[in-house]
Amino acid sequence: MQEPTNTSAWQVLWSHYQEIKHAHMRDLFREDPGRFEVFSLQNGPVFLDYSKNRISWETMESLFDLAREIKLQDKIRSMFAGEKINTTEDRSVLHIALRNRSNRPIYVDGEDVMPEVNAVLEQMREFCGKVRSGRWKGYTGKPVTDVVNLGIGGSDLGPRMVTRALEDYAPPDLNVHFVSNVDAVDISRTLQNLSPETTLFIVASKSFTTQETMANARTAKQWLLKELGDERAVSEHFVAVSTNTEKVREFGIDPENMFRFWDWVGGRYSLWSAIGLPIAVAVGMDRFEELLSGAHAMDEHFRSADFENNIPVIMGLLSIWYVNFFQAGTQAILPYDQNLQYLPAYLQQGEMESNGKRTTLAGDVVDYHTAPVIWGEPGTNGQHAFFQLMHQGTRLIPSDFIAFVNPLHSQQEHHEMLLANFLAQTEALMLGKTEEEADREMSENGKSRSEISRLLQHNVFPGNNPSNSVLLQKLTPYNLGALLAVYEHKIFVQGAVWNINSFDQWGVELGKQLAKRILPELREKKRFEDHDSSTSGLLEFINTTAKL
Ligand code: G6Q
Repeated sequence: MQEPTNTSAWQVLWSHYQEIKHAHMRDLFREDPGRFEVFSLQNGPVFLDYSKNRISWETMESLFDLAREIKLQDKIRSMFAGEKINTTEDRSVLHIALRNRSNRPIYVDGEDVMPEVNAVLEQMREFCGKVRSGRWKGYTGKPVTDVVNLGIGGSDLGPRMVTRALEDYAPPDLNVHFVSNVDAVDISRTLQNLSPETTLFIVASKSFTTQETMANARTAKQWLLKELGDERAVSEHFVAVSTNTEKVREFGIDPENMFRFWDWVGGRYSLWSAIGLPIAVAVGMDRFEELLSGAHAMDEHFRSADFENNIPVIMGLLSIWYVNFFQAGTQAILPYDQNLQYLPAYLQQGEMESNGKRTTLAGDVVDYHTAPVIWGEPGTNGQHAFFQLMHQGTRLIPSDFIAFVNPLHSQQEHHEMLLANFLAQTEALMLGKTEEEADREMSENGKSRSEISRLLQHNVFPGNNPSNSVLLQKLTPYNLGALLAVYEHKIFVQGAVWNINSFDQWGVELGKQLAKRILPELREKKRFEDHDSSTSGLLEFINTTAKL
């Protein structure tokens, strides 16, 4: 296991970086009219144009050399073969098995996991059929009108994002809601307009011990029982997605209505498992399986294409180029589609929880940067907010622009404006505006010489801001599956280069422990433990002024 900084490709990249760091993409495009053809490719529904990056072919070749030197191909093969690459938890990493539509056997500890995967998909199909057709009846005999997913983190962000993205494929008479926050505002606002008789809860928790989810599940149960008054109602209004049968039973959920998944599915990679149940309820099982098929096709691309023609590999390596050479601290995700509203939040977890690590697989502390801060908003909203900083601020912010050529609606005029903005922004970020151009523009607009000299610098845009453009024809379940798999594998590539474990999350575990320790001090309004003076002071402030 090699640290990237000890490879010869890294040294080559460093000296190459010194040569290319000041090159302007405006000049690179002028010098090479074929740049778009060279730096763009398509696989399945995903078209990637990465020509607006601060690269030459030499850059890419050295990055591919780096991938070869750190043995990326072996690492990919290990994941697909079910090896326990999540070494700190001694687990396989097999979200790819959940969407393995080829059904070829994938083994964990000598056992093929595919029969179990298929059995849960069948169970999901049956359940979704019942709920969507009205055959699933609540305690008073009424069909379900509202499904509420109670989960957090990986048990919320993925299904929430996809359900929202595919809303156009869902029937209008079945509403799917998501409650994640332990702040009671979240569940109260959601439940205030629902009827217990027609509401079905999915308690989605791998561990079934997560504080927030269990608090929301208890509150939901009380709300239900207040109206329906009979414990037996619980089994008709609650189902669970979990790995913990014992806890599910304890809560009062019939294990018949529990959807299993396995410890080799990481929370943030779990939307393809039964954690995707709210998606399947919303859009139907056939479409859920189309989502899986799109992801599976991208898995096949990732594991078999040469690095030079491999979309996730290219995107992962470009991210290394900016994080470790240009020292970019953040990366923006900018979907030009309102349906992808939650994609930035989803990828925030995907990338930052996977690769926000500082310890190598060998247990050493890294001396290079790992995951950047991921952030973003759908276009065009972001343009009226933070794009100012991207155009004229002092930081380098690589960004991914994502759009669909054809909309799901028929408002042509809106879509043309949306795409015009998509194209114009990536062009402007790359080209910028020189002093001469700004000067000419202002004088054409009738500004006096003195005004021009006062305002000139404010109207200059340095440009040279890198972006990827990701285009798909249309937002379909299949295409979305492929797009999400691109990002999952891009994250894999980054983690492989940084030589870290992308599949544990000790930082999340810490948060879970800490809040449990301090809760009794709030409940009983006294201090049981020694804290630093700030924490003690804050605790004291809350305990002496709280009215609840
Ligand atoms: C994801 C993380 C984390 C997890 C949540 C919920 O990779 O592990 O976001 O999904 O903490 O955990 P449970 O599903 O166990 O409730």
